[in-house]
Amino acid sequence: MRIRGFLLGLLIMISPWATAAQALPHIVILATGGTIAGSAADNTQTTGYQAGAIGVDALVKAVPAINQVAHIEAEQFSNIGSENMTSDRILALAKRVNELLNRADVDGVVITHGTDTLDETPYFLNLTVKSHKPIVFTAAMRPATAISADGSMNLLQAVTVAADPQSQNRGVMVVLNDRIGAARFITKTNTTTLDTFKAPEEGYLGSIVGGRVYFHNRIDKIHTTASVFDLRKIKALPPVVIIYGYQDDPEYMYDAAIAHHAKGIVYAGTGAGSMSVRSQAGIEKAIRAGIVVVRASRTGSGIVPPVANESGLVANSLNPAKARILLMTALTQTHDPKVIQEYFNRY
Ligand code: DAS
Repeated sequence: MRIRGFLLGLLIMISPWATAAQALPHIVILATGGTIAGSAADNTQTTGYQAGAIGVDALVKAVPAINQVAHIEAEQFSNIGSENMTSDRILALAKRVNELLNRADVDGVVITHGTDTLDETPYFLNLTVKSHKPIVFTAAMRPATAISADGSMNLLQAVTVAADPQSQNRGVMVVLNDRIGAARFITKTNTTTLDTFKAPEEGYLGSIVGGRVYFHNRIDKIHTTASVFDLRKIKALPPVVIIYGYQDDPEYMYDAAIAHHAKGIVYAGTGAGSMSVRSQAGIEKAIRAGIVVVRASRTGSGIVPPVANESGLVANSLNPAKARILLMTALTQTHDPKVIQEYFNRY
């Protein structure tokens, strides 16, 4: 009996499949919820479904081809709509990803997530995860139960990117709809369409065609192993709020931020971060109260340039939601406006 077991083991070891299986990268899929795990009663429903209804094992089981691309280890981190992601949760997620990537047997991580705040969580990990290994987020615009659901192909493509040696040291990436976006630039540009994730000014890092990964870009921003931010020192992210600029915008929004002990304010300004007289007064009051204020733009793309004697720091090309992620992270490191401005220019 033992001889037979030994011979069988030997056969498996030398068979081409075993060699292939051993050669496959080991990718951990962390599921957090979202529409990719969504479920609806009717397969024609693409709105009004339950997000975060399906577990990670079912998501992986629905894509058998994934096992030709990588050896998969699956973990359910959470199962929520990403509108309910919080700074505590993204901090815990980043710490878990760091732990996983510190394992010698793990070659990369894929994270499934909701699309609604998919321009926030990936950017936080881009700032804080200390690894050259690929970290790839993916999501879906249609629930798993829908006709032509996009989640399974997005998951297969995300694992394909994470398993590809070209993906090393490119910063955190976001893969949907055949495209590879950079966490620093990608954002949701449409409420419902499959091609909603874009970086209007900077474009994509690459694409996946016929199961192959094609890169054509690298980002010129500091990320992952080159970042100064160290999660081991971060227990919680300081409260930072976003205040939107518009006609008649009231100064009392800043009073509320001060009264609720915000440590930072991101101003989602009109145009290139322009302030009304009311917002200017509110921002100056907040700065006097010790709050760090960063002016971003509500336009969706472009750079907010520094202008002499205009109040507050400037967000470079970060949209308000990403600017908030960077300001929260920066405030765990320093309150020095000059240093924080450098972070906005380079991360
Ligand atoms: N359910 C929303 C979310 O979790 C939308 C989605 O995932 O597409 O972000």
